[in-house]
Amino acid sequence: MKLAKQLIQEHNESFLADHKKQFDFIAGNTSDVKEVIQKLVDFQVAVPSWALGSGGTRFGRFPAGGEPRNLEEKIEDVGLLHALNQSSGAISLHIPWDIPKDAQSIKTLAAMHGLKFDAVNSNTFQDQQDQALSYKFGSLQHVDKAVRQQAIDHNIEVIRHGIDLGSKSLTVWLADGSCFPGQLNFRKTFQRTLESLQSIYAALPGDWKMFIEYKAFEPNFYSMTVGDWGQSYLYASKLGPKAFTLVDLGHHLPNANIEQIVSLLLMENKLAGFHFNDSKYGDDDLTVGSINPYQLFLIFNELVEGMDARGMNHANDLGWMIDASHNVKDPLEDLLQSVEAILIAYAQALLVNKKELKAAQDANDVVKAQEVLQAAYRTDVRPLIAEARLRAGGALQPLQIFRNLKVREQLIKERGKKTVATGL
Ligand SMILES: [Mn+2]
Repeated sequence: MKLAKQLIQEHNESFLADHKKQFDFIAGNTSDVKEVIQKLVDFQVAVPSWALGSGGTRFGRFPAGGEPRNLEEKIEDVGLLHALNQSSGAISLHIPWDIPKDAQSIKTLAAMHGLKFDAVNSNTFQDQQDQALSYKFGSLQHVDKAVRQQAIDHNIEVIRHGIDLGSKSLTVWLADGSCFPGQLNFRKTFQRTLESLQSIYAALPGDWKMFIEYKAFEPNFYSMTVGDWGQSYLYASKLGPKAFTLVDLGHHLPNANIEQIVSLLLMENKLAGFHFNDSKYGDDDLTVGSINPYQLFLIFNELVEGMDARGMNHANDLGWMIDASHNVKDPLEDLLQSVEAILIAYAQALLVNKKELKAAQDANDVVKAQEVLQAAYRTDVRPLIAEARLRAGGALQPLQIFRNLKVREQLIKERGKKTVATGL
């Protein structure tokens, strides 16, 4: 289904008077409001194809109904989100779950919804039905060269699909590692993995990037072969200028200072971008900003500061993507909340008074530094984001309009109650 622009405009009318009051208030208190709104309009967050259906735990899965049954319907769903918020202008595909039968027609469909193709993701963390060799003991790290070659070939195939669709980056996340002490020689495992990554790197087109995602634990519980940002950075440095470290917020040990990691990776020009989500314990993949919105703000504060220091374009120079998927919410409502949370944190970071913060830091005025940061964090920036959406042709209240228009009910009518999104 496609949401008509006119429907959204009609619904906006009913929210307009309230919005105007709230917007005028914050606009009056924001010095560079025009610039802030333009940055919010430009900022796009890619939606992963696997977040459009209900995620499962290993205990059970409870589909929302009306889930996309194929790649075309996944693109339609991201199109719905983008029509509402005008900030979800890209989709990230997972191969082999999303292999396009006809790349050209998929590209045309995406363009109809105003969508681009973000990073393509390879999958060597599970065995596919027709696969010759197993990844039970790893893929790019495997002791058997033939298994490594199979995983390398798969990644190169993913790059080819990405080229057909107009993607510009490959995300490699490895489940590789070990579950027990003694299972692997760490040094040799690193060397084998590096060699495999080098073969994939050699197949990257000139204008592509390779994102190397790390994760502290799971599915391996003793060692992960790309277990933290240091290891990812080591691979990325040895690979070359097209390789970068990808930060997934849920892939750290508890209480890790992610904002500091981000700051240093940016300084070294090795930050690829983000997989946004939130968590209470581990890789919970919860809605962005649902557990720890302050941490998200602190991360964006480092991002804005670090990108400005390098003269980078906030919207285009890093990869912004959601990577969340869980069991209890409507997946599209969940994604609307996630994108909103990202934009809120970004807008708050834009409002930080950099001059005052620098002066406080230089004077060791710890109290003032906290005041400056929290003054921005405690500002209700939602009217700025709503205004940006309005100007871009989106909905003032995306979630409310999603519900008012009974989008999920319509999707269930179209696709059926018991659909299961492919790949999950
Ligand atoms: Mn991820």
